Amino acid sequence: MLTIYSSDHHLHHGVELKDGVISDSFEAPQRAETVLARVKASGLGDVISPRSFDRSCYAEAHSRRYVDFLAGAWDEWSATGRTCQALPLVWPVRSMPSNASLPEFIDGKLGLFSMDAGAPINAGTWAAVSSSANSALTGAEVIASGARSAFALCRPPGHHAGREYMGGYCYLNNAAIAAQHVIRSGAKRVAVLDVDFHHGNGTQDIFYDRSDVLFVSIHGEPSVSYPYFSGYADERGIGYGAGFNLNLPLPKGTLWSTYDEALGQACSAIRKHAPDVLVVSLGVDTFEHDPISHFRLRTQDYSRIGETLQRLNIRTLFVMEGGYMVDEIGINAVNVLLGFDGRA
Ligand code: OKP
Ligand code: ZN
Repeated sequence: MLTIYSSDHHLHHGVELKDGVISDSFEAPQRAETVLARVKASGLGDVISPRSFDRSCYAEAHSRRYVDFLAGAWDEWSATGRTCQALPLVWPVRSMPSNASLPEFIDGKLGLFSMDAGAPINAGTWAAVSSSANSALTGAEVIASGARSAFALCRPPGHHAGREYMGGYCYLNNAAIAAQHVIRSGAKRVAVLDVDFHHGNGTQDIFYDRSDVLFVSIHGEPSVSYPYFSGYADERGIGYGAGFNLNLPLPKGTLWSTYDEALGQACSAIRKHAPDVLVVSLGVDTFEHDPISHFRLRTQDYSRIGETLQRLNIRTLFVMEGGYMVDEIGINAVNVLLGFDGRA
């Protein structure tokens, strides 16, 4: 299986508000390096660089004004004289009268275009974020040209980013941008399966009213898990998209047997959709020792996930999402891929 990777991800290293203190983000550059090292050590296949894409490819999944905001946010922030990373600190909540209007000042724009204070912006963020999306787009092209599978080693991740917002370490929704690119290349139907511990609220948001893209997510119950305000089982899609969104929330402490059952349900829904291409949002923060999550999957379970997905017999693009036990995410992510390739 081909891996698409760009070292440009190093240009982004965010801060995080943890227990009242600004610290280094869990979403650190070392994550992608651990995965890359494991890809190479395991002999998964060649590693190539992404090609570059026009901003309009990102605007297939996001609004144009949001993409333009992201690309220019650091310049607008630093023009105010601030040298620290840009973070939003005010949000347009439900009952505010002008909760969709675009403020002129950068602090207001940060609030409009974010769901939380989990997506800081520094001087290199846009370069890293666009190269991450380019890896997913290049992976989509590899698949569209007939490959059985490919692995976009994206960093930063993308699945919390909605049509018009960032959050939870995510800026551009790499999986959604790839899925939309596959549709543009002629596919009739695509399925996105999100196995990250956290609900892929951004991907759900982007495809919620669409019947051509099925979104399925297995994640921690939103009543006790980030992002809290989306991911319930009764969110089934709207309009043409009714019935094309499937959330499978699972309780704290979920072990492989429960997870495997949900994965089976996910696969049934995907088979029924009969997509030309499957995009997998591959988070491995379902691991028993992940520092910010509470499922209990073990290293060998990841091989089983890959084997199960392979049996769907659909061309598959894997897109890297979360996983914060830095030492183990390489082994766990690559176990999924090796399992898929029948090499577990
Ligand atoms: C991104 B991805 C926990 C705060 C939650 C955001 C988590 C984002 C996860 N103390 N912070 O889905 O792996
Ligand atoms: Zn996650």
